[in-house]
This record gives sequence, C-alpha cells and structure tokens, in this order.
Amino acid sequence: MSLRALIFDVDGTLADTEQAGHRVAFNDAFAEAGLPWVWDADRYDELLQVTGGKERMRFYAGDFDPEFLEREDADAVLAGIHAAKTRRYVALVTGGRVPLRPGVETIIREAHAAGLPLAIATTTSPENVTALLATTMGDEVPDWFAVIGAGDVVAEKKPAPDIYEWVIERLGVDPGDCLAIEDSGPGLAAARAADVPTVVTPSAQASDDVFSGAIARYTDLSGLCLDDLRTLHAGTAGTDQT
Ligand code: XBP
Ligand code: MG
Repeated sequence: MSLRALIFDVDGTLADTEQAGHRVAFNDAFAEAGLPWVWDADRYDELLQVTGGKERMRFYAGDFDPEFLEREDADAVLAGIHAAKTRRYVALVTGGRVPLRPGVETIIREAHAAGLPLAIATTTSPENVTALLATTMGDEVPDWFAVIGAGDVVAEKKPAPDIYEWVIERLGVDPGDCLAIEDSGPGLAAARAADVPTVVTPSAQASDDVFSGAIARYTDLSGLCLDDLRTLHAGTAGTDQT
C-alpha cells in the first residue's frame, strides 16, 4: 500500500502551541470574564489530558469551581469565554508568537510540491489552524490542505477516532494508505483507533505519554524528508529514533 495522504495533528505537532499560546489565551479570557481562574504551567499540563478547550474548562470548573456549573447559563458563559480565548489565541499566533516545530515546514512543502494530499485532524478550533499555517508559511498554505478536520465537527474528541474518521472519509482513501503525525498519547490513540499508521514526535508536555502502536518515534521532524515518511509507511523502517 502506497502513501496517499499525510494527516497532521496541530497542537504539539505543528507547533508547541499549548503553554505559550493556548494557556496564556485561556488565562487572559478568564480575567476578561472576571473569573478567578488561573492555570499555571503545571496545572495546564494536567488539564491537557482533557482534549478540547470547552471540555477542559468544564472539567476544571467541576473540580475547582463547582458552583459555577450550577449556573443556568454555565454552558453559554463557557462558550463566550472560549470564543474570547480563541480571539486572543489567534492574535498571539498572528503576532508571530507561535513558531512551527523543526522540520514541519519542510515536510509540508515537500508533500505539496509532490502533489501528496495533506490533511489536518485536530481537536483545536478551525480558526486556530488557518491562523497558524497562514502566519508561519503564507496565506495560501491553508488551501494546500485537502481536508481540515478541526474542533466541533465531531462530537467525540481525541482519543476518540472520530476526527480521523471524518477526515479520511473526506479524503476518500483507506486509513492504511495514510500516515498520521501526532504529539500526544490521546492523539496517537485517536489515529490508531481509526487504523491510521502513525509517527509520533512527542511534545514537551506529552513526553511521559504512552506511545505504543506508533510506527516510529522521533524527537521532531528535523532531518526527515518525505521519502523517509514514505519508507516508514511502507513498513521498511519503524525503529525508535529518539
Ligand atoms: C489540542 C487540544 C486543543 C487545544 C486548545 O488539540 O486538545 O483543545 O489544547 O484548543 P490537537 P481549543 O493536539 O488535537 O491539535 O481551545 O480550540 O480546543
Ligand atoms: Mg496534539
């Protein structure tokens, strides 16, 4: 089976977005809403096991501010905070505060030049994806991706396979003919549950996650070319490279 599409995760894979990006935007949005919620780096690392920003806020409130969830308008307030957070996050990204991880741009440009379909399968919100790609690589780059599966297009977020299944259906290929690139345990679990061969480049906050089932693990994509990924996908490689 030949490689017919590359599917990238976003947060932690394309860029280290979480601590300096999402976490800062969440805290600013909490302050703007007058909530006494402050997520420090350690707390946020713990909260990252809950995928989805809205789900993460609800999970945190359940532990640390249960009265908040008793409000009748709790869901509406959380949605409003998340929208403010996303505006703030996009501003951080477009301000150049979130660079791509090593090797990511090279692989994306090689795949585009070779005509290999590119896709995104992420839990984050779609506007975050287009802002990151356009700011770091150029306004035309989001359109290089045949499918962008992001955020609430599926009900169940990673580690559920839904977002990968949504993307693969729209790519019109078999999952086994794709290669996913992920950074975290939940992300790998989602790709594997969708039967997508997966390479992991663990992010800093996911370094202790479990990555069994990955076909290869690299510190990052630097030094790799598209043919390396084709070879991995063909199953002739697959050693631990960390
Ligand atoms: C990571 C996530 C996202 C981000 C925050 O997504 O779980 O929820 O942390 O983004 P992935 P939102 O690794 O799948 O790219 O606030 O937009 O959810
Ligand atoms: Mg990720």
